Amino acid sequence: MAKGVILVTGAAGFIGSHTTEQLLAAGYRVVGVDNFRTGRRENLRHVAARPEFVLREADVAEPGVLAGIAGEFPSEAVIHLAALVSVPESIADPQLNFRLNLGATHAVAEAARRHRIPRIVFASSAAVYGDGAEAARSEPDLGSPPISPYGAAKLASESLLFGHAAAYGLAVRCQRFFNVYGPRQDPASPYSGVISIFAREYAAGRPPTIHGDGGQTRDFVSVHDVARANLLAATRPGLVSGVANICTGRATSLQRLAEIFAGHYPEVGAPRHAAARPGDIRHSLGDPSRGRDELGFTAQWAIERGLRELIHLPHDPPH
Ligand code: UD2
Repeated sequence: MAKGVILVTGAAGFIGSHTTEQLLAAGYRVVGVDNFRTGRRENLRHVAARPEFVLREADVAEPGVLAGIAGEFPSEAVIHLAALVSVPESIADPQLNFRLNLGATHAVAEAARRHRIPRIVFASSAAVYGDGAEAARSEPDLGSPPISPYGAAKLASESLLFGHAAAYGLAVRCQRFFNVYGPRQDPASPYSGVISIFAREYAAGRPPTIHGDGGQTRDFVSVHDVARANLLAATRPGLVSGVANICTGRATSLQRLAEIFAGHYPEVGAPRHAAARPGDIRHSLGDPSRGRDELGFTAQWAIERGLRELIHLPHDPPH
């Protein structure tokens, strides 16, 4: 007997498809919504035929669209992952960022209010933190304001959701994802996640390019851990509203990434170096303690294991 229904916006995306798989594996029914702007049908090929999975092709930023779907499928939670995912794109087109990142969140909040969905899980981001901190970021300490329209819309979305939580008695879990990587991440743009780009380059026998000296660090979190954090946030009994970093608490430098890849590809030459990217953040590290205390989430994929998986995948079609 299947458990209740969970709505997943952005179900055909990188994080959405992994989240959908974990929800189905845990016995939930999933109604996935995606407009395939950046999501891809191939991402859902493992689940498309399952009777517990329903896919709706729709734009959640369009007012009333998600509410219509929520009316059809009484749901116990909505996991809102649909978004404009690129920081440079948010800078190039702030109006689109406003519509897809803040407008869509409002539509999700309204769907939950109108159809009494008790819980919303929201894909927030480490981009809500401003620049400049060396120490691990903890949730109450935002530091300087966000430095992109993308980060600003994510932070504004958190506020908007907490307003609905307080006024209408919903539980809202804002998940601040750090640098997510893993299978199905699209390396197409130069601003795609660095691990997806390095994986593509090494697999093609080409040395990667490191921008700057390679001493910059990130908190890289596997998409498998992120999907599990979403499952926990949507289904753990008794959760109250809150915000938590979804991260490992471990810093990995670009130099170290290249070393791990090089261990798997000894025939590929040393990385090239190019100028540091303007506006690049030197260090980004999350404090994972709130996720552990509130959600019971601890990342299980160390970077070495995550890269090994990526490198040895037979799987996803080339893109
Ligand atoms: C991440 C997010 C971004 C935003 C930001 C907020 C991704 C893909 N990007 O940017 O959306 O949330 O965090 O802080 O998650 N690099 C290279 N060579 C390459 C590509 C990248 O050296 O071929 C460097 C890049 O200059 C940076 C590091 O790798 O120092 C990580 O780059 P990224 O784009 O994966 O992620 P980040 O943290 O800059």
